Amino acid sequence: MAGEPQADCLFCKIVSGDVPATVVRETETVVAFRDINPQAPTHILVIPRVHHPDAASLAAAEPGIAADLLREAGEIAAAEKIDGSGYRIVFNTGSGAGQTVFHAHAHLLGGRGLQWPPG
Ligand code: IU
Repeated sequence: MAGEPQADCLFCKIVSGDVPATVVRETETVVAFRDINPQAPTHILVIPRVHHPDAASLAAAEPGIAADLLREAGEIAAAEKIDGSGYRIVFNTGSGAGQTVFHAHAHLLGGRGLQWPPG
């Protein structure tokens, strides 16, 4: 069922604590942890506790949690002190765009210059 934990989902296992992660923030609705393959000095993944395959599906099903996720990303950016120089929030959606984990997640990237357009 939409939103329920999926047995084969890596990020559901991080939410449950079955897979370790370097968690930087947890709320009732979201968990944030450092990406294991960082693409910037600060690279944090912010994910909902509930399972939805991508950001748009999450927003359609649970808009309040999608808003929580964005607000927490901004608060983490401030806590990481990357808000002054600028940061990027990325939702890769679909394998053609580089999505490899099909549990909605925001990449929070900062701490270096960020090019536009992205690759
Ligand atoms: P993507 O947008 O689905 O490609 O992002 C998935 C991210 O999850 C990617 O940046 C990986 O480095 C990251 N990741 C992780 O942080 N911990 C893990 O155990 C695995 C992937 I597997």
